[in-house]
Amino acid sequence: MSNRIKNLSTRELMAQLAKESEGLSISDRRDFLKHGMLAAGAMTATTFSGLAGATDAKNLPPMEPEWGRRLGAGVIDKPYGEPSKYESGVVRRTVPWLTAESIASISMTPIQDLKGIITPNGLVFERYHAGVAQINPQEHRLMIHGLVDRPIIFTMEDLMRFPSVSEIKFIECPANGGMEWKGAQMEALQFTHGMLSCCEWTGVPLRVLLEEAGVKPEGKWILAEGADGSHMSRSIPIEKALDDTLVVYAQNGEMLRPEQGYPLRLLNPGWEGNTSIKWLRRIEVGDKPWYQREETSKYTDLMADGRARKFTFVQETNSVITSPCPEKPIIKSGLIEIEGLAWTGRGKIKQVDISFDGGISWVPAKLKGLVLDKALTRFSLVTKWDGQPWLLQSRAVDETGYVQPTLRQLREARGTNSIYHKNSIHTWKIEANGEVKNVQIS
Ligand SMILES: Nc1nc2c(c(=O)[nH]1)N[C@H]1C(S)=C(S)[C@@H](COP(=O)(O)O)O[C@H]1N2
Ligand SMILES: [Mo]
Repeated sequence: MSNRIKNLSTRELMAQLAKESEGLSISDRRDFLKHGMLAAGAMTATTFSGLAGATDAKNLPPMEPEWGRRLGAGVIDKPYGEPSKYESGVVRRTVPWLTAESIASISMTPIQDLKGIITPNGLVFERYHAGVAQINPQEHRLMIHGLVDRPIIFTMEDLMRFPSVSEIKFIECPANGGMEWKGAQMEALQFTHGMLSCCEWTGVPLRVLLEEAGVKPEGKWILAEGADGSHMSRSIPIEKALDDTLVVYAQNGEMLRPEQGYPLRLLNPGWEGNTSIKWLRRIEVGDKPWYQREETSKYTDLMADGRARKFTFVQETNSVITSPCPEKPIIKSGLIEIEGLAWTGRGKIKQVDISFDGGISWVPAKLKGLVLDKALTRFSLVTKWDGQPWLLQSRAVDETGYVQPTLRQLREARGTNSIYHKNSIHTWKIEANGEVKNVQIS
């Protein structure tokens, strides 16, 4: 076989490998691909593979590695598993100067290290206004009252008896990227875009619970309140509450983490993470918004003329290239896969384009894997890099036709006073040595 494929280009080679592997059983195919890829790797520098810098020759083929010569740990050595010790650098991080204290602070998800679209529970960014409440689920209650026919107090058992739904949705803090309204300053993707997660959430539609209580015709808004020390509370229009808002108790298959609001949180898909009240204890139905602290002095967007936008609920269409990025420089010339994430609070991502020249020209990327409503969507483009300096950008378009704005367009519309809702096209500068710098093009 290696003779036959010797003189083909990489693209022809990949096509031929795909064609020849059709109709083979899975184990045949694995052997086939292994041999095919090895042959290809040996021939040309335009493939992805290559021997990485090894550390200890005694563990390398054709030697039997050290771990293959002894027994490992037994089955319940760790009843609740954890990542390999070699992945200990994949952690949430915070920027110390952002906040005065860790109890009213924020940690960011290492999106540069993640695959697919799901954020593992231990890496979901955290935002608290008064630390993590530790709540015994048996002592937790959800009260629904106000403009309703039948005020109700639910136990966790009551809530978990309702038929459940599981949905994959992103949560983004509206302050994501907020440190960069006036200029680029964060030399890491984790800090420019890491207030972002995407999980499979399980719970009950809020609509179902509101129907149990019977919303009176005058009921136009709800107030959701947390049980933590901040009693964080937000006003939400009844249309959203009756549409896709969920009351959730599980994330990615297990009960919520304390950091995410155990045992109960609200989830407003596609809306400011701030409205997804954690440690949810109370929902009041009213006829107007409450104007709480987190919807007046905070989580409003100060414009250039001194006025503030309020109730800017939707997380607008956004995207960023996650590989390469400052934490993941290009390490080798030749073929590379450019990958990134796109998301929109307005529905599904329709298209993502990539620019190598700072937005002068664009080529379409491929959306890969699941493309879901109000979920992270992964995109990819395979290309070649031979040391050219790129100004690499991604631009997302959602199913409503909304196009992610340039930084200039966003600043023209909103000024630079705000902290929130910075969804402009992001630029990475790729240097000749493959390093990636965070820059802004005005
Ligand atoms: N009760 C309560 N709910 C809360 C908060 C809080 O401090 N207290 N923080 C909010 C903010 S600002 C955001 S961005 C999201 C973050 O959710 P996460 O910590 O699960 O990532 O929770 C929201 N819900
Ligand atoms: Mo937030």
